[in-house]
Amino acid sequence: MKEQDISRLEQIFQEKIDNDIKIEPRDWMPDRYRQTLIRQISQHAHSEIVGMLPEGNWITRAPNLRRKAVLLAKVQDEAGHGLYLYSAAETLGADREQTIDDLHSGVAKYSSIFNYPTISWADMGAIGWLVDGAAIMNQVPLCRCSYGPYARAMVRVCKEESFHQRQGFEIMVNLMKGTPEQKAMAQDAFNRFWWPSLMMFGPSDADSKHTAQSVAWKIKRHTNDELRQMFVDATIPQAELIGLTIPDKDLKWNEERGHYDFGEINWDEFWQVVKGNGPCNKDRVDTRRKAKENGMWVREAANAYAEKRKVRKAS
Ligand code: FAQ
Repeated sequence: MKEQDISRLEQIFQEKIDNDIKIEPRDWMPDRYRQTLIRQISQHAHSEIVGMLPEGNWITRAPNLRRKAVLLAKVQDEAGHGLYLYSAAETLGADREQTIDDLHSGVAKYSSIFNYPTISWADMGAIGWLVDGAAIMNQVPLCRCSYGPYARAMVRVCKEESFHQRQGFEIMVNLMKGTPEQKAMAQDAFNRFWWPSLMMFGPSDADSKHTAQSVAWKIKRHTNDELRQMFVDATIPQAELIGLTIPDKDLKWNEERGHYDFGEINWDEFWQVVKGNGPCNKDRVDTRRKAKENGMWVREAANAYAEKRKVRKAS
C-alpha cells in the first residue's frame, strides 16, 4: 500500500478515536492497536478461565444448597465471560487454539490474583466482594473502550460481575454477624485478599509500560493508579460498615485530596506472582493443561460427527 494511502487510513482511524466512534473488526487499524487489544483481551479471557479454579474448589463444600447454587452460577458466568473474550480476540485475527496453548505453555499472562489459594469458605466472600469488586471498577470503563466487540462484551460481563460482587459481600456480612470463629475467618480472608486485590490494577502508573498509549487510543479509560484509588475509596467504607479491620497501618482519609491515602504495595511480591512464582501459578496452569488433555476425546468426537454430517449433506 502506498504511503499516502496509509496516512489517510491513519487519519480516518484517529478521527474515529477522537469522535468516540467504535472501531469494528473490518475497519483498518494500526498494527500496534490490534496487538495491544489481542494482548489485553486474551489476558483478560485467561483470567476469567483460570479465575474459575479458586472458587470451583469450593463448589462441593459450600455450606448449604443456596450457597452452592449461587457459587455454581457465578463460576459458570466466568466461563461465559472467557468465551466472549476469546471470541472478541478472534475478531482481531487471534487464533483461539494458539491463544490457549500460550496460556498452557506459560507464555501468556493472566491476573495475578488467581495465584493465591482459597483456604476457607470466607475466601468465597472475599473473592466475590473484593476481586469482582476490583474487576467491576476496571471493567465498567471498558464498556466505553474504543474497540466495539470488547466494549459490547463488557456490558453483559459487568452486569454479571455486579451480582458476583453482591453475593460475595453478602457472605462477608453474614460471617461478620456470626460467631467469633466466623468473624475471625472473615477477617483472615480479608487480610489475605486485600493487598492482592489492589495489585489486580497493575503496576503503578510510573511503571506501567502500556497505559499511556492505551489511554490515548481509548482502550483504557483510566490509568491503573486512578482505578486503584477509586476501588480503595469505594471499599473501605464497606469494610468499616461490617466491622472489618483494614490490614494497612498507613490507611487514612485525606481531607485535602478527598481520597484515602494507603500504604505501599509490595511490588516485589506482585512481579514475582506475575512472573509465575506465586503460591499457585504452577498448579493453576497444570490444571488448565490437564483439562484440555482430558477433554480431547470430546472435541475429537464432535469434530468427527460434524465431518460426517457434512459428508452426508453433500451426498
Ligand atoms: N496480573 O503496562 P501495564 C476478573 C502485566 S478479570 C498479571 O499496566 P496494561 C473477573 C501486563 O499484562 C481480571 N499481569 O499493562 C473474575 C503487562 O504485561 P505484558 C482481569 C499483570 O495491560 C473475578 C505488564 O504487567 N481483568 O477478575 C497485572 O496496560 C472473580 C505491564 O502492565 C482484566 O484483564 C496483573 N494484575 O494494564 C473472574 C481487565 N497487571 O502484557 C473470576 C482488562 C499488569 O506487557 C473470579 N485488562 N500485568 O507482558 C486491563 O485493564 C489491563 O490489562 C491491566 C494491566 C490493568 C490488567
